[in-house]
Amino acid sequence: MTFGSRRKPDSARRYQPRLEPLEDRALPTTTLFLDFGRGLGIGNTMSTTVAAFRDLDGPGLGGNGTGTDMTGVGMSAGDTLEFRPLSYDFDNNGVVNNADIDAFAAAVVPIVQRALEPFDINVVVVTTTTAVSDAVAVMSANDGDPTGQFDAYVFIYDIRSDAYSGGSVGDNNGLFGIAAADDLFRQLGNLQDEGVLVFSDFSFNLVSGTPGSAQFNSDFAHDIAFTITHEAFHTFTFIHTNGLTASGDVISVPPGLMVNPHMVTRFDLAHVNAVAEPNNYLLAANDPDIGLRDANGNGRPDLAYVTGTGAHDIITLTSGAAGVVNVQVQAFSDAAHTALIATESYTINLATEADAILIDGGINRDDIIIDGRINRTIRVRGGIGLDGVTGEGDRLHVTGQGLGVTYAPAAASTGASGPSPSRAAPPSSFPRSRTASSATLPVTH
Ligand SMILES: [Ca+2]
Ligand SMILES: [Ca+2]
Ligand SMILES: [Ca+2]
Ligand SMILES: [Ca+2]
Repeated sequence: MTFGSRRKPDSARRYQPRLEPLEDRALPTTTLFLDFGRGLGIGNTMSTTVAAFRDLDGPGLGGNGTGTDMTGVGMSAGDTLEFRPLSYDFDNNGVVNNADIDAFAAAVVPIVQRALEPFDINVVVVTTTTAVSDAVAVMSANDGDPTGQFDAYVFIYDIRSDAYSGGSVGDNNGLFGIAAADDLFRQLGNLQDEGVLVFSDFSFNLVSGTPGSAQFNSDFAHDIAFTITHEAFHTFTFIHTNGLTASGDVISVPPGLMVNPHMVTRFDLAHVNAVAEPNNYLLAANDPDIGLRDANGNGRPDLAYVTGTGAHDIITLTSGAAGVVNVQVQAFSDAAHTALIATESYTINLATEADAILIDGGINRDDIIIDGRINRTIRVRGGIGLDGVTGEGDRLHVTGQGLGVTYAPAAASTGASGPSPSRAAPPSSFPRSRTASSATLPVTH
């Protein structure tokens, strides 16, 4: 570790009111601000220190900092953090420029939005930031809004430090990303704006294949999208989940790159630390600052959300009395659906809870059985396994009113195997970082 040129914490600038274009816009909800470095531009750098970033928007309600505390992974308060947009020819045209930042963002954003679709969380790409402290004004623009005001500002950068002689912070710590932890540690709800670091160079270096190819960019974008949502959800208080049923869950820790879509699981999951609400969907839906999206303002959520788990599920929707849908989710450890792990049931009142219904089967082999008498538009997504198998054998069955239709969207297979139920605990006593240390996770290169 070297201790060369240091920059003083920019505390003097931190609390200055700034006039940003975003302040003129209504942002009537909890927002994920995604900063890929477009305001800064390719080839440029913005700097802060570990101490200054920890208190990005002040020390936090619990004093744990409103930005990531990198001293928690062994850095020193005075170490520099040098942010630069990832220098990668994402659009593969032979030139690395700002269009590559835009192409990178355009690939990542839909994956994040897909996972957050049921929730009242906006995803906004920030293109104005030229200093780390600019994030404060961006996050403050919606302060006081009763429909959601506490945001996550995600820095997606190649971050270097004098602590590593100018080397990569992500690579030197084996980190995909790491979140501010004040709301996480307090476990009282999403009560303040917080900052997040996503180390784009670390994920980039793990992706195999040909840079610029569609597969490479897909794998890279999916891992970055997962890390963004994962770390942001830590700032919304979410604690790591584990076990087979948590495979593909937003707050689980995959064994390496996450190259497939993820979801906010509506099923009680095992958590690394004790939690009051083990159902991640309900935790987000019931948080007063987050809640469910009602874009058309008709007083009921746009989507009633049903998910399977990361295991092999049978998801059954039947039409009950008075417009109530009965949902049963059975999670099995095997693709043949013989070894039951757990069952959950709930109802959806169509009159008050659903403009439409969205079903995510999630990872592994799912049978989704829908009663054709349910009078709502229903969208079904089977899900893709962690190992990249696209045809994992999901099947859709439509029943009722004489119907008996089964739809298999891909060739039958035994389904992808999820991670083993027992997974190594994260290195810190209370999880907030997505790590890939050689001791716990297979880092191939
Ligand atoms: Ca390019
Ligand atoms: Ca805010
Ligand atoms: Ca928060
Ligand atoms: Ca599936």
